[in-house]
Amino acid sequence: MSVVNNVSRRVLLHSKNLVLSTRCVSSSTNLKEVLEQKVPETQADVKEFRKQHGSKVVGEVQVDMMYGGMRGIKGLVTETSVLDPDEGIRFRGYTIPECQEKLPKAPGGAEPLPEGLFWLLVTGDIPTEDQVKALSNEWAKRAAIPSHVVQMLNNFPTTLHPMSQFSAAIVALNSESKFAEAYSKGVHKSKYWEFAYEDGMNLIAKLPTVAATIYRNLYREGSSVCPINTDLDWSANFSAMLGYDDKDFVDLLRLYLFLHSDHEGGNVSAHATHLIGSALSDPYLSFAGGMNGLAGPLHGLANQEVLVWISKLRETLGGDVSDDQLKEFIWNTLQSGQVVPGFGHAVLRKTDPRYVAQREFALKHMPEDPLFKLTSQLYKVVPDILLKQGKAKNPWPNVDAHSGVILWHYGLTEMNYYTVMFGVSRALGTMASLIWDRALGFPLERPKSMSTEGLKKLVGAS
Ligand code: AMX
Repeated sequence: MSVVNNVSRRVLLHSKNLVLSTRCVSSSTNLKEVLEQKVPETQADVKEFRKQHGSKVVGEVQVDMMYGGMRGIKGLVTETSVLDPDEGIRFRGYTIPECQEKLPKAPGGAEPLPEGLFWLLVTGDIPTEDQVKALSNEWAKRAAIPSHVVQMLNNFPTTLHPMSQFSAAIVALNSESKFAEAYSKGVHKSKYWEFAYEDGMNLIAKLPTVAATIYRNLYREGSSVCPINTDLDWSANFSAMLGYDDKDFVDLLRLYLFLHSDHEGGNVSAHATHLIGSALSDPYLSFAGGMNGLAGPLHGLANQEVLVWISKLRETLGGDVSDDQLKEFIWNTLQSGQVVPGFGHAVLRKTDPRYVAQREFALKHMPEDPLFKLTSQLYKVVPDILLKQGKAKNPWPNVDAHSGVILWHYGLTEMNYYTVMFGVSRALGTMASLIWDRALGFPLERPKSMSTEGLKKLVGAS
């Protein structure tokens, strides 16, 4: 009975918010104006580059690459970030520590605001504090979600995984798509990027509301999310809607949403979003596809899997674990044909700097936390075992080895939810890229595939 009441109360609240939000959306950020200058400059630059160098060869494709997940094939252009195997990610040329130093922070906060990172990803420039503040405000004003999405979320069974709920809600948000609307009215293709921008901004703004609604439905007995506060930044509003008010947690969320945003173009979630967008599916449909990829255990779901695995480890071995016990548990995992979640990477060949940044946060805020200590012990023990096993090309921890443990420390122990938080962040990179995909007029993506028979003939094997 009370759940029903909560549900209808929430629907009302959201319907009201939607009306409110459409009334007060004004361009308080000048991001679009900045882009209006950058787009023609970059278009001209790319046009000239292609005219001069369009036929140059940039790599070769070996048979093993085709069977091996296309590793190392240079086949995509992504402007927002580049991943070096040994150094890690650079966002528009800036490393994670450089971003942490240069990007604006919230008053009293120590971590960069994800809004600033989005500005950087879209424009290539470090924003001013005022530009970041205006973006926070703009996203707060665009944050309400339509009542049909709230109703749909409220009707899902609690057994439906949070990532499935998240993805379905994003698909349903395409009722709001400015891109789809403009396309159906026959807008000129030179204007596509402007509508991709509007959808990207709205999607990013709305995701915390969607994510928090899922969280409260599943883990807080369907209680309502609090209203958006236009004076707060994106992460602070997300934290408040989730129901967490610890200021260190809010700062953790800023760090988390900054770190998980972008990892160049070939990873499953970014690539899927880009691929679907190339069919001119609107940004909501494109991003939902990316989220379905993020929900895979070898990609974003690894953050859930790490905690599932650590929980099993603690159930089996108890609290205080020796290195030898740990080694045996890890070998058992490998011998039963499973991966050690949170370790390895398709591109990286060193410890992920996103892991390092989270480790530094943990050393500062929770050095005595037992799960953090276990994570540190795993960092010491797992790589040697993976090297001994001799299969993984990279034995070092990735971003997912650390994230859940910190969330757990602050009481967010619902591990099935962790990938949703990753997803909220991943919108920053994928939407920044999608704006440029449309601005640069990237066509329908359609690589050539071959049959084994055809390939054998091609290389003279039959
Ligand atoms: N544990 C056990 N085996 C591993 C391993 C790990 N952590 N990482 C790689 N391997 C194995 C692979 O399964 C593969 O085995 P196979 O030859 O029997 O198929 C072999 O080592 C070679 O793999 P690789 O070339 O080093 O890695 P990849 O590029 O094929 O895959 C990744 C990369 C991330 C899928 C893999 O390292 C893995 O499964 N890691 C665990 C899951 C994980 O943490 N995923 C999150 C990655 C980051 C992210 O996207 N969020």
